[in-house]
Amino acid sequence: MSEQKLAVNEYLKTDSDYLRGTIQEGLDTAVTGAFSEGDQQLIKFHGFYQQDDRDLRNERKEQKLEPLYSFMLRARVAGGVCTPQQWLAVDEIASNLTSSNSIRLTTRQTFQYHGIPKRNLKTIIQDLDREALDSIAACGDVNRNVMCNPNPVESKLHQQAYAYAKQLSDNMLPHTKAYAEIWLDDEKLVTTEGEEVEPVYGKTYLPRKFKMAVAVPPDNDVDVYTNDLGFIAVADGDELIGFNMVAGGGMGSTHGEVATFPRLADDFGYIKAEDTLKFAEAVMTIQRDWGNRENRKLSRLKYTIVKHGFDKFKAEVEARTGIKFEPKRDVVIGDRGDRYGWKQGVDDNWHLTLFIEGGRVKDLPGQPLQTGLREIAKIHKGDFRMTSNQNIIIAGVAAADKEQVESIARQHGLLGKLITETRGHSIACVALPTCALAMAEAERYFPDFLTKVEALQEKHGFLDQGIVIRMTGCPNGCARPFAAEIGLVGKAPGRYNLYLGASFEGTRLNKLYRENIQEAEILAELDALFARYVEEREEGETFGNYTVRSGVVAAVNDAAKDFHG
Ligand code: SRM
Ligand code: SF4
Repeated sequence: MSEQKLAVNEYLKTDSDYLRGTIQEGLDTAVTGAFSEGDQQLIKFHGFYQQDDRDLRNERKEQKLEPLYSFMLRARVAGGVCTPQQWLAVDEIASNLTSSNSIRLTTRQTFQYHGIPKRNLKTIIQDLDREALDSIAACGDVNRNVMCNPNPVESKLHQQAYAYAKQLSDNMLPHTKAYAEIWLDDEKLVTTEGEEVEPVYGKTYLPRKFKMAVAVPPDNDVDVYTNDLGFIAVADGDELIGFNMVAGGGMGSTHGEVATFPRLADDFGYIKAEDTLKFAEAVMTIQRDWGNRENRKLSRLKYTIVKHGFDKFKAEVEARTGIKFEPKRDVVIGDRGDRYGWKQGVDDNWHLTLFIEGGRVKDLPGQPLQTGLREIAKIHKGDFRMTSNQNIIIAGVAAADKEQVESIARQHGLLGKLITETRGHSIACVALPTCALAMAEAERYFPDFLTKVEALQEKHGFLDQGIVIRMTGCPNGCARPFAAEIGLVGKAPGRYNLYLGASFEGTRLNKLYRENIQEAEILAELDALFARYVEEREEGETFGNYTVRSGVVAAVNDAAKDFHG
């Protein structure tokens, strides 16, 4: 039998001395703003990506200059919770050490910086470290930032769910000291032959990225079914007793390659809360052992489960944990949106959810958002919670401080604009100019596009109703577009594939409806569909459900067969 060739990244990992590679040498080299090709893969495990400004690419080429390299750094913040003091540090770094002068809240509840010159990377990591923040394993073939429902209103349940998210995050961290050595100047650790540096991951880490989320029903803001591994909290009163475990979700795919597809996770069953880490480790190590290491396009957990079959995979999880799944418990999977404005928690504290368009915290003309959050951080005594919809919650505000927080938010344009239900439920990925993989605009174009969709909703008399609309610049799916009632996925500049038919709650994928179309055609399609919808919808029927029931698109029940079929 001929042996399949491993993917290049597998050799890079094996030969990297546990993720050190030649990053230190690359850092010391001033002749280029870049790292070597191999190190460009390894730095991801340290939380950052090499990028160049795509708006300037051609101009630089004409001038025979190397691309304007800079770095995107992503922090790892389990459950998206940080203190006001940490926020002030995050803000100061954005202002002083990045050319984008902004903080980008991500779809996985953390923040990114764009436009970091190589020479500032170390300073930034050290500044973050002083505030107990880091970017270890924020990217790379490891377990990424663990999401958790950030709703502080039912504070006891949230606190318990958050504790599990934090534990999952901490337990699945790589053990290598490479990050501390290179960025924090820790003493170089001499690795002895045969030493078990990475007891769980081993030398080759995982075949691909791995993502986990903890949902607290009925909220599904973390889009739990789109994750490799998800835990849906089951509560007895306000006590968290266990989880319904789901596994095998993911969004990434490649246009035109039917072997690749987005997928929602399968329901495995109920597990007791105290067994959570055991189950997480079992799923992750099966993926480590069984995942595809030859073709990175087919290496996520979803493909492993499809390849081996659900029953075999489940039996292996039970064998590795020594515990059988119980039948899944009844829970309601509800809204994926955030609860904007002030909400009072069971502990009588107040929580203010602010809508941040495109997750971009920046001082804009007439809307100094970054300054506003900084001013709030200076007086706030609770915490900040980043949401998976790229928003932020000022959580734990005492009644006596509410007026002051609100006044700062209003003065800086963080409050006061009417956010429609649709806009409040919709997200776009970063895309151009920083994302190397973008085929079309997303973050920069989406707000104007939504205004046009809102006008159509108004025309058809249902602007008060939310539709989950998501846009990405390519089919990697960073804004989870295949789980949107209306998904727009970039194909080429100004051109998108239009997907329809996902459920409002994120429990069914959408399906391709029109390919490679421009704005005018997209809006014309939506205009016609909205007209049919208001005419033909059943009582309470959501737009996504309508498009499936009425046969506009077929339902995707088994992604491996139905998504392209
Ligand atoms: Fe993503 C790659 C941005 C969430 C699926 N993602 C990228 C890169 C790093 C491009 C690259 O590889 O060069 C993007 C950097 C753009 C930039 O300039 O900042 C990027 N992804 C993002 C963020 C910032 C989008 C946002 O607008 O917030 C999100 C950061 C999350 C975080 O904090 O960790 C982000 N990415 C996601 C999600 C959504 C999620 O996880 O809930 C997905 C779909 C779910 C999934 O993983 O299947 C996602 N990103 C991908 C993929 C496709 C993976 C695959 O299985 O095929 C890639 C490409 C890759 O890995 O090869 C990718
Ligand atoms: Fe970039 Fe594509 Fe992800 Fe958007 S979906 S950030 S374009 S990789």
